[in-house]
Order: sequence, then structure tokens, then C-alpha cells
Amino acid sequence: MSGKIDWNTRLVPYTQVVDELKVKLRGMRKQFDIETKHSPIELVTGRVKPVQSLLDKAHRKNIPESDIEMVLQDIAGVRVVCQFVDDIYTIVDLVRSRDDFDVVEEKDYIAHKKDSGYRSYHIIISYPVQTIHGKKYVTAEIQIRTLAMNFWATNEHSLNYKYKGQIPSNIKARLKSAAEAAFKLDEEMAKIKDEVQEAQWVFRELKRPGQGM
Ligand code: 0O2
Repeated sequence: MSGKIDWNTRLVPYTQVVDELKVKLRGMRKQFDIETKHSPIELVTGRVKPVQSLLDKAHRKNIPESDIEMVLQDIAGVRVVCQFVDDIYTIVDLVRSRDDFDVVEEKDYIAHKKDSGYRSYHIIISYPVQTIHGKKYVTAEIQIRTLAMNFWATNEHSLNYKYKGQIPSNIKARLKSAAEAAFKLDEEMAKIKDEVQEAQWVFRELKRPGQGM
């Protein structure tokens, strides 16, 4: 249950941050599409954590409501999904090199996957956003992962929700082997990356206006 804080008002700058980050990351994707044969960005999504989910997470972690903004780093979250594992590190370097926000922390759940089997690269940033009350620094989380990692994480997330965090052990075991399979898929695709990219580029060129198809 919500306490004294008016979260609808408090979350407005977070919504703006998510919107701005989506524009910027999609802009990067567009630029790659025009200037290169292969964009390391497949898709970009984003969300502000719903209030109830925010309060539930704070409750689970014993965080007082007044400390939520200070402690929870993923109230504003954007996700960059890539085709190949290499692409993730291209995006990580690009994010690090930007001067419109600061990188606060990096969590490499690819080199160090979570016990659940979760893999992804997280970058926590401090983003200056202009509000009607002046500049506010908002913490946001950028999750960068492959399509295979995303498929696994989305399914595991749904199961976690369904079982309220208590996934039965037989399903947990299946999820672990699915995580291994997703890892293997990323490895195998990396081996034929050049072939795949060339084929996709030819296909894309064919679809350009005035090229038939
Ligand atoms: P939602 O619904 O995506 O917002 P914690 O959440 O306690 O594990 P922490 O310290 O808050 O971890 O930060 P971390 O590790 O960066 O994780 C934050 C987010 O990463 C999670 O947010 C998920 O989106 C994703 N994530 C982390 N671990 C897992 C996992 O094992 N499985 C899946 N599917 N996603 C994971 P929320 O708040 O859990 O959920």
C-alpha cells in the first residue's frame, strides 16, 4: 500500500527520463542503420516501474518508502536488445562514452550469470532531467542483452510472477537448462555472425524503395 508519498507526481521525471533515453537509443539505432551494414541494436524498450511493483520490491528488500528513490536503481528502466553478444559490448562502450549522463555502476551478469540463469549487462546511470522545478538527477538502469537472453528472461519473469517468486523446483531446473541452451545459441550464432549479417544486409538492400520486393 502507498504511504505518504504521492508517487504519481514523484514518478513524472522518471517517465521523462525513460522517454528521452528511448529517443536517444533509437536514434543510435537509426544512425547505425544508415551508416553501417549492421546495427548492434535490434530493439529498444523502456518502462517506469509501476507503483505497486515499486512498493512490493521495497517491502521485500526492507527499504522504507522514504528511501525508495535513493536505493532502488531501476525505477526508470530501458532495455536494449541485440542480435549478438559482441553487440552488447559495442553498446556498453557507446553508453560509457556519452557525456549527457554519468555511469554510476555496471553489473556484468554475462560474465557472472545469476543463480537463476539470468544473463544481461546492466548499466546504472545518473541522468540530468529538466523539470518545471529545475534540474533533477534521476537514476536509471539500462539493461543490454541478446534476443536469446531476452527470450529467457521474459519467460522466467512471467513464471516468477505466476509463482510469486517461488518457482517449483522442476520448472526451475528446466529454466536452468533453457538458460544453458540460450547461452549455446548465442555462442553458435556468434560463429556465423558475419554470414548472418551479410545475408541480412543483402535482404535489407532488396527491400529499399525502388528495389522491387
Ligand atoms: P522488473 O519487473 O523487470 O522491474 P534484484 O531485483 O533484487 O534481483 P537489484 O539489486 O534490484 O536486483 O538490481 P539488478 O540485479 O540490476 O536487477 C534489476 C532488474 O534486472 C530486475 O528488476 C529484472 O528486470 C532484471 N533481473 C535481475 N535478475 C533477474 C532474474 O533472475 N530473472 C529475470 N527475469 N530478470 C532479472 P525487477 O524489479 O526484478 O523486475
